[in-house]
Amino acid sequence: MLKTLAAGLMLLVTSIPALALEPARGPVLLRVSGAITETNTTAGVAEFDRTMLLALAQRDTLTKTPWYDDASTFSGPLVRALLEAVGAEGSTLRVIALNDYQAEVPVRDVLDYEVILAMSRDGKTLSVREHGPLFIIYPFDEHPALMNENILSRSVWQIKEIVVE
Ligand SMILES: Nc1nc2c(c(=O)[nH]1)N[C@H]1C(S)=C(S)[C@@H](COP(=O)(O)O)O[C@H]1N2
Ligand SMILES: [Mo]
Repeated sequence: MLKTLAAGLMLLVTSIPALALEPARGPVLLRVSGAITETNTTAGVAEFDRTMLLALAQRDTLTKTPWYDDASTFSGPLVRALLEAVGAEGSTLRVIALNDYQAEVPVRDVLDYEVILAMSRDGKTLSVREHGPLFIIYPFDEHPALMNENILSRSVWQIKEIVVE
């Protein structure tokens, strides 16, 4: 029990023994590479299709954002759960968008806050046109101090890849 707790606290300092990752069967929405212990390709990358992303621990976040007029409910996996699934060992996430925009998200952020990789808004799947397929959403309304330029620059939309560094 104590051991489990200690292991939890050591998250990302040492690797978390994650369940083996099955290969993606559907279209790959996200590639995770870099300092990870769990992969499902020969290239040392963890690829995720929609079903695999939905199998991770999910959260809803009701919040206003600079991108939509009204508060919206965003849903998707906790970034924390994704990092556990790949056995992430780094301290920074390089988050890369379809247009190659990149931002560095400190792993600390996703441990401190319930940051999600939003796949839908108000129950509707995010298309690429609507910032999808994956959009980093911080719980702004729960923690108003997060609404600042630093955090906004980490709010990457149209995410295709995360490199753990
Ligand atoms: N994919 C992608 N995500 C991105 C950006 C971008 O250019 N491309 N810009 C970031 C920055 S620097 C900020 S401040 C906010 C800005 O959102 P806005 O351009 O809609 O105001 O989104 C962030 N997410
Ligand atoms: Mo920005």
